[in-house]
Amino acid sequence: MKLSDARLYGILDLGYVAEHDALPVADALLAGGVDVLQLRGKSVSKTILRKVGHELLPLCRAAQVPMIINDFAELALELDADGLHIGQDDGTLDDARKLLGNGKWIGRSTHSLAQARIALTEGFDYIGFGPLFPTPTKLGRPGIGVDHIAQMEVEVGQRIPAFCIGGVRLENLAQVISHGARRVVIVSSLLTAKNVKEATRQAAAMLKANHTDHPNDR
Ligand code: 3NM
Repeated sequence: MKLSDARLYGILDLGYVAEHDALPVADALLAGGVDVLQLRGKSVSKTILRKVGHELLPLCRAAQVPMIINDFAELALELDADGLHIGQDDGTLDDARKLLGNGKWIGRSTHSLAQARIALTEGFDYIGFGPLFPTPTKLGRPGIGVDHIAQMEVEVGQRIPAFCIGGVRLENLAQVISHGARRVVIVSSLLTAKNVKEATRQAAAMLKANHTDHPNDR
């Protein structure tokens, strides 16, 4: 999968999913049609994260879905994962690139149009843009709203994939798309759904129905 083809980015967040449920839930996300899957575990031990990472990798490979590791470059390296996602305070692109080498996707969280522009200039492979709405998954951040999505897409999202994130749910996905989002990350709305696979399928279908290519997409 080319990164520019990705529309729905899922996160297996171990804050929502117990270790023993991690693989069944990952299976459901993959079967439902996530195009990218990130492993995130802010509040679990490194040991658990490593263990789940090793188990998740073959599932992602079988589904031909790239697997991204949140925060921990060493784990991404150890697993030979497809990429690494880092926040604003989690180091530089150069350091991550040196460790992981070319050919891995390195993404940055951005929380404003200005930060999105900077991430593009710095050479990140993709960005997250949000949180659009306040979210329990990332507490303490105000929502940046939907008004800047269209401009961000023009300036940044047509050059590198830009995934809108933060409080995106099945219930507001149409609104987010109508403001110009082409790619989203959805975490809690999928992970807490009664039927994870079906919720994922619905979100993926809505994003694909909206499929718009831009000439500069790569
Ligand atoms: N990063 P949910 S918002 C992990 O804005 C994360 O950088 C964000 O989870 C950012 O879909 C966020 O449950 C949480 O709101 C996304």
